[in-house]
Amino acid sequence: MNASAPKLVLHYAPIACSMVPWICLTEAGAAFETVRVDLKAGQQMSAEFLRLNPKHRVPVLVIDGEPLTENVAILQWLDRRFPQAALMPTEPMAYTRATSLLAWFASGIHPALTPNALPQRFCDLPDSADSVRRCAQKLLVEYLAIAEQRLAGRDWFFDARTCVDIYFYWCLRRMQQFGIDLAPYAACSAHFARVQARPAVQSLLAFEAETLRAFAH
Ligand SMILES: N[C@@H](CCC(=O)N[C@@H](CS)C(=O)NCC(=O)O)C(=O)O
Repeated sequence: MNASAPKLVLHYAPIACSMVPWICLTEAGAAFETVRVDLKAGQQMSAEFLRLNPKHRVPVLVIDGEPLTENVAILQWLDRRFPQAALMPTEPMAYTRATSLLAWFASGIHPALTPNALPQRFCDLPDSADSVRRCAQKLLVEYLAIAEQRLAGRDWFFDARTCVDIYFYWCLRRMQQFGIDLAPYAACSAHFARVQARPAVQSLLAFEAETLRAFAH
């Protein structure tokens, strides 16, 4: 790994899961540039973007010219590159359990969020969108109950805030945007408010609002 500061460029879309590395980069005090990808306009399918990520998804973190994809990998790279930010727990078993949670968010929760935004990607039968959304929300509510137990009586998933908290914040934010009420989940609601109060998240919200205003269409 380059010991001097690497040049970092985050390809992101407002609201999307690429906001997780945005927050973590900010928590780490890293210098980074951003490139907005307009998902609504289909920019992720452009030849230029597909060269960075043939899976046509944000986030992509370009590190000294080399693209890295997948939130779990990006977050773990950030943890290694910026150890002072303590984005992951250091104790080996806690590190492994944190990886387990990140993998669950990426491969369990996130795939149940996407059908709320893009039901047509999951079923092309006529008038099936509501049914696809209903099935996805059933899963999300089940996952919320699991997370609620895990967070009960705790401020963070581990002893201090980690990237696991940031990633889960994004999951909860998306759930609410899709109409899921967090009120019955006291620990999740409190966790959401706790993460949202962090300066890095407040910066994100301002950055996102500014981006959305600048690119309104
Ligand atoms: N497994 C990927 C998922 C990334 C993902 O699904 N990103 C969405 C935004 S939240 C995206 O770019 N969608 C564009 C598309 O599906 O074409 C990760 O965790 O980084």
